[in-house]
Amino acid sequence: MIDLYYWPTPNGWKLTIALEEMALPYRLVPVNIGAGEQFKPDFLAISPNNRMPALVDHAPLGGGAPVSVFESGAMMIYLADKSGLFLPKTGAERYAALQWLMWQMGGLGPMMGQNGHFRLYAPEKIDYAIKRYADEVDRLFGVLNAQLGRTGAHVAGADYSIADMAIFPWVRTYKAQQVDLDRFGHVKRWYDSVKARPAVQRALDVGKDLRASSLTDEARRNLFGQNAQTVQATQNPDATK
Ligand SMILES: N[C@@H](CCC(=O)N[C@@H](CS)C(=O)NCC(=O)O)C(=O)O
Repeated sequence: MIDLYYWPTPNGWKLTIALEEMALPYRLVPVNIGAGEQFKPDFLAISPNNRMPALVDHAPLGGGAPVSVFESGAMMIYLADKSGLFLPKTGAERYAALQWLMWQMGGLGPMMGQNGHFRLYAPEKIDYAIKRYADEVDRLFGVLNAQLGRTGAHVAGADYSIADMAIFPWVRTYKAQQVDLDRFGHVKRWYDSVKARPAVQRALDVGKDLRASSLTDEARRNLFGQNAQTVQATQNPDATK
């Protein structure tokens, strides 16, 4: 059985999508990031970056001790390797999927995260920051649209892969992020086809009642303004340096 440490956010949905698509049995362990549960010692022991998602597989392939993995991209590779699905084992198709997974992890996710932060959550509206991230998100949607125009089907080629599963939940936030999807016809077609998949529908429903509709003051305090001192205080409170 796999324990999925989860909260219903784009990075969390990647993993419910992968688990539902792969039909791997899992147990949900909610991590209420607004209430600060990402700083609890038990969670930090498996996810020292104090971010969810993370997983613990109590029955890893080949047996042995439970395996824990944090970082959603690494988790998706782990699950693809375990199930033998949605990531070819070798060859050009494997690296096509991995490069688009890394594109999501290093580009689309962080840039949309910052775009969302400066548009929706920042206490002051800083025009330069909003434009900087809005332009980058626009550029990345342009890159994705061009790629889907070339493949005609899925992000990494003809086959649906973990790259599609990683990119979809961030594209799903397009309205709040003020992205006009009609400008990106290939993305729109691909988005509608991924959204219609039964496993994706089930995945998006997982824990959907957990999340509050707006950010409370407590959640703002827990989520924003973290720095190295936060890490020191939560992970190594007795150290002098
Ligand atoms: N690169 C990480 C990012 C994970 C991440 O940013 N998770 C957010 C929610 S989407 C989180 O746990 N936030 C808690 C916090 O900011 O303290 C991944 O892909 O797993």
